[in-house]
Amino acid sequence: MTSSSSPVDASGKVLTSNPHLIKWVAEMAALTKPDRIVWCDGSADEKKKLTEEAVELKILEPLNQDKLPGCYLHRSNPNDVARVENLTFICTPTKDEAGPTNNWMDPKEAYAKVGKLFDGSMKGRTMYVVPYIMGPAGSKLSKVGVELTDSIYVVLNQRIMTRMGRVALDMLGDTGPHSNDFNRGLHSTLDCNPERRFICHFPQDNTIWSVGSGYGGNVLLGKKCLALRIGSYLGKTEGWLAEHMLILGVESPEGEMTYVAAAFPSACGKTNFAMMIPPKRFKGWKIWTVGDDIAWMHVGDDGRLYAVNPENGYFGVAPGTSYESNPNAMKTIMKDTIFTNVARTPDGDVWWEGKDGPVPPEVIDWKGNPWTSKSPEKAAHPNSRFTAPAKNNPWLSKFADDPDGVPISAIIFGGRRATTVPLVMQAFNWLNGVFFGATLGSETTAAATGKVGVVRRDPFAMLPFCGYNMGEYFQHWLKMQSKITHPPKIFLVNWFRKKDGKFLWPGFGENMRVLKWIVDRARLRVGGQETVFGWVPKAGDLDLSGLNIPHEQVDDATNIDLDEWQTEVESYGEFFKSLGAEMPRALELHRELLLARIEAVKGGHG
Ligand code: GTP
Ligand code: SPV
Ligand code: MN
Repeated sequence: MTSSSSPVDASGKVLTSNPHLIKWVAEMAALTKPDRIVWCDGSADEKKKLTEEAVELKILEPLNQDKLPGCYLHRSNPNDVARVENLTFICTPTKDEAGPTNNWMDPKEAYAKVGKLFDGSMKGRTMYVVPYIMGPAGSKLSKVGVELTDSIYVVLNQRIMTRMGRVALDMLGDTGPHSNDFNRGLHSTLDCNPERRFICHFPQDNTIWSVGSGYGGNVLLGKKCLALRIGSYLGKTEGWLAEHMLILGVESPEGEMTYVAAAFPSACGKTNFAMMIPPKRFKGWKIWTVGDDIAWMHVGDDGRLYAVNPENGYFGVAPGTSYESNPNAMKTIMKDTIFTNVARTPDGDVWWEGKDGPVPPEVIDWKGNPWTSKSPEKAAHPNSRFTAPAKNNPWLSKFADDPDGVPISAIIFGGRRATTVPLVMQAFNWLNGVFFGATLGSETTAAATGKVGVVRRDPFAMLPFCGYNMGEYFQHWLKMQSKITHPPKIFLVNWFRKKDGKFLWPGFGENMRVLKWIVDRARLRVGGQETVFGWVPKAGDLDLSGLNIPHEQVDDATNIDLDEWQTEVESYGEFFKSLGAEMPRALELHRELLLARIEAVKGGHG
């Protein structure tokens, strides 16, 4: 079982002699007491073996291999279908460091409390050692993590989502100044009981302990835990930005490339925007995906902001994904994909609400029960997902693996807002842009447990993912301005405005029309109309040709109602106050100035 000698792969070749890693694995094994330890090398053989084992253990169900080669279905415990924000903790030495938006636990207390749960948690199980890289292999911007897990599902998902196995051990190396520089992740599904579920982050120790869940962002520790919560903390300390943002490249018919990063909260359209196909009107325009969920952004030597996607795959929302809404995603998930909590058709295909074609009369639902089209329940869980390799994406950017990342010309913030927020608006300057991010609001979705459809403030789409004090995070953004001598322009969008319960804007591919204006603004090629809140497109500048919707509908989608905005901006006050002493004064002053300007425009004395 545990030994201090170097682990070897199936052929007897030494995988690593890194003493820090070997020692830590032995310590964690002494705590969790697995029957076996398996070091993952990331090989095709290993994948085959683990997949077969998962099928035997009914963790995975093979789908129709003619239609969906290499694809499998996983049904999670129905009590374990989304991130659990109430059970997610930032364990910093003081509560202030975690700030008022995070759950906090004292590190000593957390190690003791969660340590008790880990004690013997892997008895009778295998501990998989999963070394992985977040970011391109060999890039200065990348980080190595090692996840110890008792879940084959986690191993197989990590294999898709990250650069996993030998490549990570090689990057970490055995000796040298950085050989102890890896994130230590420990995960056990335990008995999958919400009473014994904790997702704990120790930023100062570069450590994550996750117990009692087997789902998504709770357990794929490279993603939200490392790349965002620990990542944002590292970003503050080291002078860069770890963000909940997609990254895409817009190519004009002349071949001009413009890169854009966009932060939308969970289940608010990042994957769709990152894979968008422009409508007919935009013949010759191409959208290339760099990433669909997370961006790590550093200032380059030329003073521009460069973004890498730390991930290597997509953990995307299934419901609503169709050849009509997102053909690229449909092509991406045709092979080598793990589906979680979708429905299964009688011929071994997958199905979810909003997929193309007629609703099948009978399927097996996400819980494994027979379902008919007359059933009032949903067949697929609203947060059902696909895990697919990035390389399956026909429009994957050739720079997705670039160790230096891509230069960002525009940053977009957007939320799910039925009212108030117009289709698109550009910030006057960096402070104004940070204000857009800081005040971002969105209706809650099924991506996290809890009530769905209530507007909450979700600053920078990072509310559940910021690993330190939110006020300090705003300060960090403000401070970054002095380093970025050629800053991207900042925008706010809203695809989700409604009238009479219906979306006003068609969205999806048609969002290209908004993106085109954003690119032209970023390149200083088009004018703008000044409003109190930012620049909006001048009449006629938003290309609407070939768009088959009434003009009044576009007017409603782009409208700015001063009364609504007054209520909106007033409501930020309470939120800003709740962030406490670290809240930058510049943002509160900007808020007050906005209120005064609204008053003035309305004819008051502001
Ligand atoms: P996470 O993976 O949770 O971070 O989500 P995401 O931001 O990548 O969201 P995704 O692109 O998966 O979209 C979530 C839901 O929003 C899906 O059901 C989409 O069909 C829907 N959606 C995406 N873009 C649009 C849009 O432009 N308009 C409308 N009305 N719905 C959209
Ligand atoms: C999100 O909720 O923003 C996701 C899914 O991308 S998860 O990996 O579960 O966090
Ligand atoms: Mn996300």
